[in-house]
Amino acid sequence: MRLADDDADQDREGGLATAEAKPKLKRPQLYKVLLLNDDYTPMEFVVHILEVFFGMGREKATQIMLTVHTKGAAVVGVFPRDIAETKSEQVNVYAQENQHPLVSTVETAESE
Ligand code: TYC
Repeated sequence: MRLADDDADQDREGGLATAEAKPKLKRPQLYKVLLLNDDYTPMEFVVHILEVFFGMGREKATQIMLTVHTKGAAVVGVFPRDIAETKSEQVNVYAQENQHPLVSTVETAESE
């Protein structure tokens, strides 16, 4: 057996061409977590959400909160699906627990 010659496989398998193994690690499809504006949730609460659930510092959290406030929505993070959905749900549950109408949603993001 010619161990060093992979092309010889074809000859020993009755002419059946064996396919190259696909790379095992595919990059996961990414999803955007968005925060939506509303008229009632206190700005300080939104900043707190961005600090706690998205690991932002106070300055970045304040800047993103103001973007949502002025533009209506903003992407606050991009993650694999399970993580994006979990974070969005955590935000919505936490906002409800605190009687604020704040809503977060998930959208697919383009992967490269
Ligand atoms: N618009 C809110 C206010 O004026 C603040 C706010 C910002 C609410 C971002 C939600 O996702 C939000 N108090």
